[in-house]
Amino acid sequence: MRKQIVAANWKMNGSSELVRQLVPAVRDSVASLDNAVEVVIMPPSLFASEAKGELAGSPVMLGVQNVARWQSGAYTGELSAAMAADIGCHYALVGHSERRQLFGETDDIAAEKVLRVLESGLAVMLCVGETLEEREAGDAEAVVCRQVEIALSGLDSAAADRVVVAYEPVWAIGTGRTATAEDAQAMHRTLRDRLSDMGLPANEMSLLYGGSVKPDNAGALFAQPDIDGGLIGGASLKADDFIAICQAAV
Ligand code: G2H
Repeated sequence: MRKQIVAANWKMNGSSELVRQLVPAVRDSVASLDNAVEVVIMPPSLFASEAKGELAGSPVMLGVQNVARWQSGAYTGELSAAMAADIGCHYALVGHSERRQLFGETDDIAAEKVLRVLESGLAVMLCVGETLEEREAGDAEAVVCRQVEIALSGLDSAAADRVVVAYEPVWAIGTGRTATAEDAQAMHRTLRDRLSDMGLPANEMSLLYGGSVKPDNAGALFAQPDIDGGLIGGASLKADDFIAICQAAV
C-alpha cells in the first residue's frame, strides 16, 4: 500500500495569525482520519517554527517550500535543508514551477537540491510539469520525464522511500483549470513507468497531483489508481477546504 499524502503549499501567503488559526484546525480535524492520510503543511519558512509548535504531538508534518542548493556558507538570504531539519521539518519541496519560471531554477539545480534535502535527512517532494505550449506541442510526457530523470539522477534507490513526485501541469496552477482525472492519471502512469525504468521502486513511491485541486474535484483525482494524493495551493489557505481535501484522500 502506497502512502496517501495531502500537502499544503501556502506559497508566499499567510501570517502568524493564519498559523494560529489554520494549523490547529487542520491538526484537530485530521486526527479523526486515523493516519490514513499523511498530511503536510508547508507555510512560508519564517512561520515554520511557530507552525511546528502548533503541531506538537500531532502526526501532521511540516515542510518548507524551497531550500538552498548549498549546505551552508556565505549565501545571504538562503535557507538550508539542514536548517529545515533542525527545526523539525519532514519535507522540502523542490522544483516547483514557480521556482523554475520566476527564479531560473533548472533541472540541474533541482538535482542539487534533491541531494541536499536527502543528505539532511528530510524527504523531498519534487515538482514536475509541462507548460501549455509544451502540452500543445505534444511534448508533455517528454518534458515531465526529462525533469524527473535529471532531478533524480543522483538518487540512491535506498533513499526512494523519502522521495515523492508531484505532477503539476503549469497551465493548471492557480488558474482554476484542472487536468481531467483521466489526463492526470495518464501522466502519473507515465511517470511511474519512467521511475521504474530508472531502477527505482516506483510502485512504492507516492505520486501527487497538483494544480487547482479543490474539494469538488479532489475525490475524482484521488480515485485514480496512480494518484496518491495532492499538493494543494490556494485551497490550503482555507481550513474547511483543505480539511475536505484531506478527507477525500482517505
Ligand atoms: C500548484 C498548487 C500547489 P494551486 O502550484 O503547489 O497550487 O492549488 O493554487 O494551483
